Amino acid sequence: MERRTQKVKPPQMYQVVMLNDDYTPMEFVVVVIQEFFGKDLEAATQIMLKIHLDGKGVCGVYSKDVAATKVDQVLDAAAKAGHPLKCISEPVEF
Ligand code: TYC
Repeated sequence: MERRTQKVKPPQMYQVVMLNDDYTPMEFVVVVIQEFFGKDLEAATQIMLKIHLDGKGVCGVYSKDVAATKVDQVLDAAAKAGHPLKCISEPVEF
């Protein structure tokens, strides 16, 4: 029987990247990161400050579908609160 090396690639993962803006309150961003990305207050605050200083930051890494759902949840919460907060999902490079 033919022997072949089994090549099973792990699924492509997606990072949810939140973008800085000049209008969304810091407190709102911290609450969103806690609520949708399961971070505690300390971790959420660190991520928010990184976004504020660097322009963007990774909130979590998920399968493609879950990442897309997180983006929808954040954009929906931001729109409902009247804030311009934006986030995107992108393939993780490794
Ligand atoms: N830059 C915003 C401010 O000074 C805070 C902020 C942080 C906004 C992170 C968006 O993804 C963001 N109020």
